[in-house]
Amino acid sequence: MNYTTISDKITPLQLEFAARCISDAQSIAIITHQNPDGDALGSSLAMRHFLLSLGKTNVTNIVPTSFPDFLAWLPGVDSVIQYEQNPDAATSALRNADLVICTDLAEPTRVAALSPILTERFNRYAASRDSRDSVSSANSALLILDHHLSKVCNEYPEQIAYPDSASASELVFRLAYQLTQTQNVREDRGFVGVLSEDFATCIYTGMMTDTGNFSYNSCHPEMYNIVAILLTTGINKDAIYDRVFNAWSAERMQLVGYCLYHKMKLFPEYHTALITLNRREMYRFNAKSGDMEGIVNMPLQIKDIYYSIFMREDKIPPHQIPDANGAKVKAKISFRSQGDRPVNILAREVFRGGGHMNASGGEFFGNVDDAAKKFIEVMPQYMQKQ
Ligand SMILES: [Mn+2]
Repeated sequence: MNYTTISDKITPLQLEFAARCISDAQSIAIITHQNPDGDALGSSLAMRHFLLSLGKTNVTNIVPTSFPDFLAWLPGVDSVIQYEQNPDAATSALRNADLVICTDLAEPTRVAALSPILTERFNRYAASRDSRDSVSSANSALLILDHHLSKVCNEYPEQIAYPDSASASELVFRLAYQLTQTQNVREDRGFVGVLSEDFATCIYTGMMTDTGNFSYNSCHPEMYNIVAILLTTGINKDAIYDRVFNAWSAERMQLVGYCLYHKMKLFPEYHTALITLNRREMYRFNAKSGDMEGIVNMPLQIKDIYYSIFMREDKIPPHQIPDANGAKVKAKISFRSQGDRPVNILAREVFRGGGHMNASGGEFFGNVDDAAKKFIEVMPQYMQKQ
């Protein structure tokens, strides 16, 4: 069987740039966004496996903050340096690597306490790019693979940024695949790298988690060609599903039950559901940040509910204290909608956030009850009655 019909999404310019960066680099640091999810960790570890298969030996994976337990089995995960546990090693790897690769990440400010160092790295790279001589000179090369909506979007060859891709893992796959399949790149660079089972496991995990097990953002036929190629490496996709999705703690299950039974308010006229969770409630269920993941999507399973809003209380991080007008806590807010009903406008105009039409985020300085009041006040302006 031949499944290898994959279009050349990564442009020749991007491909040549990536090939050159990787060839030239002795040491490579791979970093992904804070609170890494399946795609963040999957894409960055897949990149690791690919680079190792090319014969690169000095490859460091860095995460700014901890990742959820249900990802702790991913191949290569033991090599990951978490900044909070090992700030010196993370900082020095990021500072000193010849090449920094950002996966599922294009904004240098989305890496928590590492933001100043990554920002400096981005600036140093931009300066070397503008001076136009050696882009891949030591300690300044940069490569970005991301699919978030951001200012970064293929303007420069180091930016492999495609918001129409369902996952960063898909982009890492495409890069690895094109690098190893494109005749002249293979010959010029000797990129015979292997798409190993470990690589495929990480890619599949990222593709699966960022599409809710292929239930949204998942209508592109080529996605399934990629899955088919991954399966030929011997991965067991059903086992991956089981490890990622059937791994809840009892407390998490009870927290979800509590949210749906006690905390969900429905506004049928506006086809809207709202769930709030305060600090006391999160403490009661020993809730970790990953435990709240996905709760916002659940009310959309109710017939005739098209909008869902989930608010949870959080501390105000030090850098936001000047903006917070004396508030002690903030509400972190997720917005979801279905069909032609934007939530990003509401997120942007009222809740200091933004995002995609059907999936956005925002925040409110104050407790969740006040955030909910604010939302209910503006609901008639932003939610459609049909
Ligand atoms: Mn992602």
